[in-house]
Amino acid sequence: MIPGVILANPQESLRSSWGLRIANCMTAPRTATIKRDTAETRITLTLNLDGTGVSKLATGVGFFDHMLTLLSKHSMIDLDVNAVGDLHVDAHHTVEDVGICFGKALVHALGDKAGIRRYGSMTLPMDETLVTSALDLSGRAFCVWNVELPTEMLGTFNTSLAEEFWRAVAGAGLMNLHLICHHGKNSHHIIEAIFKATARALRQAVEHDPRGGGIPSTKGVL
Ligand SMILES: [Mn+2]
Repeated sequence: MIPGVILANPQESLRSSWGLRIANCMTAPRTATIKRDTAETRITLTLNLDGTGVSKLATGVGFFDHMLTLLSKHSMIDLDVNAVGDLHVDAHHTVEDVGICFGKALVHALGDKAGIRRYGSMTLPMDETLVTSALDLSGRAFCVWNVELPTEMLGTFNTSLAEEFWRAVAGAGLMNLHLICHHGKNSHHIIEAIFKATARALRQAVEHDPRGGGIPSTKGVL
């Protein structure tokens, strides 16, 4: 267990029977708030899976706020992030720890995952760049990062932090996440396409499947 994590989902205690789980997943607010305080970062993150893509972001890292805005907009997940990190060192801890909080919030907001689509994928162009993001909210963590970034820095943002963020999301969010850059030359475009593609894939995966079917696994558990 990561120290300093407080998890809150007001609907959790209601998920006590099969019938309630399904009813709950379809009607209860799918929201979560994560508070995480360490010696390196202090983060409060709130999300709403059934939002409209509205975000309020203050991480102290301009490029990262830009990417989180896109993530919220294209996933339709409302996102409120307040992060105070050790930026005098660099942005590494802040970016990684927001990823951990986002992943954990996803897990808690999803609950038992009854009625969702579970899988999502998007191949997304951005100018000269083409990226695929494919994910499975499987309950198991795995991240494949098949992306080459030609530039080390974008302003003050070290581009390697994009991989750190998504590895943290996949790890804490218990998802299989495959990110592939087919081609692209501009590092800003490549990272932006990764955030947008994964946002679109997430939107699909967390959406309610109107055909129902309970928990989308033959094991009965995700
Ligand atoms: Mn941009």
